[in-house]
Amino acid sequence: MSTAKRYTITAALPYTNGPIHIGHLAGVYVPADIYARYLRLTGNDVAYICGSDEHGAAIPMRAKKEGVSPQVIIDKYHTIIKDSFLDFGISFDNYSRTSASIHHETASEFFKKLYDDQKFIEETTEQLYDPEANQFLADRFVIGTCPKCSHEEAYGDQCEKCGSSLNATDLINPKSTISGAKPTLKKTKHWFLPLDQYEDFLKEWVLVGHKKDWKANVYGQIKSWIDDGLRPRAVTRDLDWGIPVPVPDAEGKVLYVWFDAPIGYISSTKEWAAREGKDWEPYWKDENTKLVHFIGKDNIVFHCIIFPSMLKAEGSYILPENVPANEFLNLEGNKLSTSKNWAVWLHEYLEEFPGKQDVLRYTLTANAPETKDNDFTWKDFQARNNNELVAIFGNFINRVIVLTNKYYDGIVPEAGTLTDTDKQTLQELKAYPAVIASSIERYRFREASQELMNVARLGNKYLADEEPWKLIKTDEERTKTIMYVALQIATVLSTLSEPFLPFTSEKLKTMLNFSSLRWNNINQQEVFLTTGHQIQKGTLLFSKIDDKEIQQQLDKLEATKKANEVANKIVEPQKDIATFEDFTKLDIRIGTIVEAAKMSKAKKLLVLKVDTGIDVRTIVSGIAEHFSAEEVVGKKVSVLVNLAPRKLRGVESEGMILMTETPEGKLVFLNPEEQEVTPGAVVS
Ligand code: B3M
Ligand code: ZN
Repeated sequence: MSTAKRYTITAALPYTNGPIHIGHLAGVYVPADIYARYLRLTGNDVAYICGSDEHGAAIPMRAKKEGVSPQVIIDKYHTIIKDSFLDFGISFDNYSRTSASIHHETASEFFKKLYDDQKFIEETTEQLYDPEANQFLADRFVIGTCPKCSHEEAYGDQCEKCGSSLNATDLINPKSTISGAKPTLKKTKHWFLPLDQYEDFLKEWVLVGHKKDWKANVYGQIKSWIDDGLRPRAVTRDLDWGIPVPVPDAEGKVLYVWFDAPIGYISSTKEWAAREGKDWEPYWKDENTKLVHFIGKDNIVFHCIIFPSMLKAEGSYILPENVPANEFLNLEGNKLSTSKNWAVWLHEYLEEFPGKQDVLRYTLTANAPETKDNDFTWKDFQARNNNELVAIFGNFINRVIVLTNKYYDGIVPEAGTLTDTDKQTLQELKAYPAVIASSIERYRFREASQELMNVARLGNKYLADEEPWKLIKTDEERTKTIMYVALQIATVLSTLSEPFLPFTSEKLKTMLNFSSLRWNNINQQEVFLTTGHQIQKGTLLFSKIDDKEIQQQLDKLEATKKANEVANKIVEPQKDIATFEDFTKLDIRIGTIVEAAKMSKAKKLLVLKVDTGIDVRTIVSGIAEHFSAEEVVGKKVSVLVNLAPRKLRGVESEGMILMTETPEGKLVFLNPEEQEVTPGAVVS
């Protein structure tokens, strides 16, 4: 376990263009909160810092959509976000916002310092310009094809598919997201941070220095960017929403949102320190401070390449000790999406499941997307609650509290001679603080949460094996010892659960009428709750969640799906006219898939044998990511049979299976519902 240290823990500043959902929570705020709470409990000096990210293109775009000013948007979402974090028990030491004057000052000074020290390249280049909206296009204002992975909806700053960081002019076939217009090029002056000059520093610092201790997903991404070669990156924008560029000849220009946002961590720390009467500087400038950034995987480049280069250029700041970025959480099999309303919104959850903050905290931790993307399902949420929190944790505590009150009027009984089982149980118990600490310190919060549940399991098993409720009739003295041991487990659990289940921990401490256990001392202490101590009456820590409540949530998602389908009826534009002759050239038949196999070394391709009625032929189809070979055999499908044969990976394909797509992007066959239709039937 660590000795006392100073920690600056940051959690990504949420954009105020929408509320917080479970993806944000699982990826960033819950793990960061566990970490911060644990460090405070173990006696460290912690500043857990966050705030709203209120600049950038997302805000004015949302404002436009809702027909209000950007200020209305940021005020609305800043309030919703801040309040919901508070209700959810996220224990920020400070939650600021980047529209605050302290932030404008801090970010401007930072820019000014780099400018004065000649750390920027000032350059006039041709940038994308929307001739209809009379506006330069960068970042979210422009989409196009990613030059790296060919994803067709990459943004001007980043491709969300492959994670590459981009410049708007890198996009192939760019399109304005404001007007849909094809951008022209127009000259404009900007300031660039020459990232290429920081390559050696970054290599030394991350690739050599943190090879062992950073998560593989984070390290891998950084390495691939550096291997690709870094280029100068513009840190200013032609926009009217943001922090004005604080140097001469910069009319109409603001700081790039990703330049100002991470400085928001610093301004939020300053705001906190001023309020608390502390000095902010050691939290950012003392080499002994451990700076840790909690973020989602789409923010890695900004926190591991750009911001560290900015800090390095400034010269007086420390660098992050670790950036434990998480992967993404999906919801019921589909990607979370603010714009598609595909989410479990925190403020709605808090209303719909009052008093159940810890259930969501626990579910998101136990199933956190730490090393790969994960799926949140309401069924899993229910199971975690009913089978773990209620049946294990809650059950154990309930038995201890109820029996102690029933047998001893709530007074901790005296222990007789401890049996080997008692001793062993207490020994095991005392090992847990170090086990859980080690998982947390290695950012393995899932593992840590399971170890916590194991403490409750230990207690449950002990009671189930010893059966004090039976023994009370025959051996009162032994029963006292058993209850004494069980009370020790409950007491330790009240402290160890605090980082994960803060509301539960609080309730448990109230029931035990005791709160002064120190995490670090547990393994050295013999007794936690002493004989004669009076505990309180119990209340249930958790209650079952029934199928009806889960069904309501599933129905809500179903309704969202339906609404999206309607909204997405804006379909692709009609193609050029086909003459009747053109049409009759196409020979579309009903076929049956009679065999299917995966094409080796091709992720997307299935090799099908299709009975077209005319013959049984080979068709190679790009559906392998949507269907397994087994499930398509026997399916009736529509086939374009006279498409000129072509070779795919060396296999000749003689036709095409007709498909369509659901709004969620799932492929479906165009298949005749009429079961009497036989292969060879003509579609006309
Ligand atoms: N506002 C959050 C996001 O990408 C972004 C983080 C800023 S952290 C300095 O969703
Ligand atoms: Zn890409």
